[in-house]
Amino acid sequence: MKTALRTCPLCEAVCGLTLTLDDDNHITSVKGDRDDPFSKGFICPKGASFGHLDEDPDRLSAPLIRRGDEWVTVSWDEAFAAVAAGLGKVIAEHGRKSLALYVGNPNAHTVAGALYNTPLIRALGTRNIFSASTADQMPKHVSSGLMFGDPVAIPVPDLDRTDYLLMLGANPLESNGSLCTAPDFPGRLKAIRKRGGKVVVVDPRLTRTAKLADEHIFVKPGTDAYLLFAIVHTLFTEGLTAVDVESNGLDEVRSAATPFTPEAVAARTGVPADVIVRIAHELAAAPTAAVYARIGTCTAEFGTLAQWLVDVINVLTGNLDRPGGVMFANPAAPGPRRTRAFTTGRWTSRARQLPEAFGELPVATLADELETPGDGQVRGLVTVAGNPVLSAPSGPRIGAALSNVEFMVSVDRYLNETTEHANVILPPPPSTQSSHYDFALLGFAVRNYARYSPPMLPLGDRPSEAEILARLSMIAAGQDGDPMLLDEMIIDQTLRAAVGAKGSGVEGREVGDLRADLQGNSGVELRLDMMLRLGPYGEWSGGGNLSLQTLLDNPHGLDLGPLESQLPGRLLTESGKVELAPAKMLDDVTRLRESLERAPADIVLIGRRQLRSNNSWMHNVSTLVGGSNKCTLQINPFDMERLGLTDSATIKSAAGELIVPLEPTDTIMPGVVSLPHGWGHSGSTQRVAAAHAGVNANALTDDAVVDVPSGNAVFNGVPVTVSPVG
Ligand SMILES: Nc1nc2c(c(=O)[nH]1)N[C@H]1C(S)=C(S)[C@@H](COP(=O)(O)OP(=O)(O)OC[C@H]3O[C@@H](n4cnc5c(=O)[nH]c(N)nc54)[C@H](O)[C@@H]3O)O[C@H]1N2
Ligand SMILES: Nc1nc2c(c(=O)[nH]1)N[C@H]1C(S)=C(S)[C@@H](COP(=O)(O)OP(=O)(O)OC[C@H]3O[C@@H](n4cnc5c(=O)[nH]c(N)nc54)[C@H](O)[C@@H]3O)O[C@H]1N2
Ligand code: SF4
Ligand SMILES: [Mo]
Repeated sequence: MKTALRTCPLCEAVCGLTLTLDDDNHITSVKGDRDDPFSKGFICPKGASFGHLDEDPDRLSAPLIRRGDEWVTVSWDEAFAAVAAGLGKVIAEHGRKSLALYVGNPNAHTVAGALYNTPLIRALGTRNIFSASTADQMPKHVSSGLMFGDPVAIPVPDLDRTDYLLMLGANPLESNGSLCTAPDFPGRLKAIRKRGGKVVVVDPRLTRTAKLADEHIFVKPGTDAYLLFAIVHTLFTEGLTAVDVESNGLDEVRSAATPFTPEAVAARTGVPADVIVRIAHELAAAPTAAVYARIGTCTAEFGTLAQWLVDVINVLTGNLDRPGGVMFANPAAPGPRRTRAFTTGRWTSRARQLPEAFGELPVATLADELETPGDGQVRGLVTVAGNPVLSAPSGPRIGAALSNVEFMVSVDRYLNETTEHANVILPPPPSTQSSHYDFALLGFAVRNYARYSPPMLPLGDRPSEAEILARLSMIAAGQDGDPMLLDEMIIDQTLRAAVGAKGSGVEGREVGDLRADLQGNSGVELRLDMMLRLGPYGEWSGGGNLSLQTLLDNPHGLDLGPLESQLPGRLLTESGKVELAPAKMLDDVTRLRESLERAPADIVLIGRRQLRSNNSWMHNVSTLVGGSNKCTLQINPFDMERLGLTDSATIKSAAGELIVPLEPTDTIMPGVVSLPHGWGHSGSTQRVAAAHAGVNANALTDDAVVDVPSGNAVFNGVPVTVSPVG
């Protein structure tokens, strides 16, 4: 028996885990790590299944090549040779603009995704870059980019010190939090109430989070931007503003808010005008307050406007960048600082001319790019940790269109609804054999914190996921070779930039000397060591003594203290001030105003998350499926009755039609139905998942509809009809 410590890679809460292994290296128990200063022993059912996920017998352990209808297991050399030949042929015949990349959600949870996707994108040399971000948080990147100049400058609610939390479209009791890294989110919410604070939840469903809150407000799906604008309106008209950051655009925001009186939006949002006015007063009166909005408000028709208005309110109430309000984390290993001012639309997609945002095209136009013939049609596709057939809007259309692709390679743990279309599948090793550091998520943490997990078990003769992606990059660049060459090149470039930067802490030093100081057993460790040393607590920046060795010496993780004010230094706007009224936001207000006149649909569809689920890929572990974790359509009994429904129903949208089992519950508003995404595993070779198949919610979501400024997919507020089967 031995124990090992690891960060859980299964959601954004980054909990510390303590694993026990037997003599054959099987995981025999998983517990929360009580000595982790951030998660303090918290664990959820998914974390507890870490061992089952790693040891799932249906998980791929060797590369696969498709020959006709058959999958053949091959050596790593054969697999990489097939990729070189396949991509090479597409590039030779159709050019690099016919290549595309899709990177999925787990890239936010792997060191490989954090460190090697950028080189892969460069090496592919195409603008067809798609990711789960445009089915998720792209509206927040765009609003932060426009307001703060930096798309990753996303302020998080200071959960541990706030007196008042207004939370919209988030259900952290199931999701464990998102764009707000906070292990034991439930405990932190309870603590707000215990210290006399107030928690208000805005959601079309009475969720577990709403039940824990002081107040729950039902809101009609897709209408958060109206509600938030009416709060802004009230703050101005009742003299409740208290801006204390340097900003531009206050008058423009005031006049943009004019039409959105509480009375004008009450019917549309379903929130009475007096409630809106009261919430505005409470936000202004609270000693500190934070407005936090997540996926329910992002994947909506006015997703970016809603994200913008959230931070407008945080500024208007004096809560941006102050303890107890919303604050910016100061991560220990930040990425390179951006130098150019943020903008969107630097290029557009080929078929629908949708604007680029944050270097990506909307996944809502992936099917178009696969289907539409002509110069630049996607002929070669790389997917890394993604399952767009289940997760992207109009997913089944993507599945069908993948047959047009001449060569597809997928880096994935499983043969699934997307990777079954690949020519080659390259499986990463289990988490126990991988390094872990949360490069992305620690930038959104509610305390500054760092923890590194080295591989617990040796890799054997398979490559790490980092090496797989590095090798893919080199193949795409036409320079297949030792992946370490790529790391050395990146280290060299980074150190050169650092010694050349004025006041960098290593200004004028020799690159060779710095390189010689770096420690690590892999390219990942060397790069982590470099980033930590150059980072704000690092021994090279003069901010502290942090390095890889410090983290190895502190395997339970290091608390780096509560969040601290970061303005104006964190801003990358040209003015050096917070831009309260970016032109792209004011332009989109017209669309919002026009929509207020439109008659809403009788029934609209929204999604939901389930505690023991994770998007499309955790349905193959028997302890996680079944019970409450089922693919059902939640519907209010009032609607069941009115529509003459019994056990199941036909649900129809502009994009498709499904037959779904019904789950009557008065926790959902009348006129709203909810179907979780990520299901639809009928016929899967993942045996447990196939037995709990469910249906693909994204057969109903429509990729023709996007949030205009960000191109983000719209999953919430989808007009549908629900009728008896047959
Ligand atoms: N209708 C509807 N659709 C939605 C949403 C919604 O709310 N409603 N939510 C959206 C959101 S927020 C997101 S993030 C997307 C997610 O969309 P995707 O990222 O496309 O989907 P996932 O289901 O997360 O797929 C993850 C894939 O990665 C593989 N995988 C897991 N771990 C690893 C690993 O360590 N390495 C590698 N290489 N592969 C791994 C899994 O086998 C799986 O194939 O879905 C979106 N889709
Ligand atoms: N257990 C589990 N955890 C997860 C995931 C998972 O699949 N399962 N997925 C992970 C991922 S990829 C992400 S992005 C995060 C997301 O984390 P969260 O944002 O917390 O996601 P949800 O739990 O889906 O909560 C969204 C809530 O929005 C509500 N909602 C729907 N439409 C609207 C609307 O128009 N307005 C408002 N105000 N509310 C609305 C829904 O009813 C739901 O309760 O969770 C992550 N964690
Ligand atoms: S809350 Fe998230 S990070 Fe924590 S144990 Fe559960 S899945 Fe893992
Ligand atoms: Mo997500």
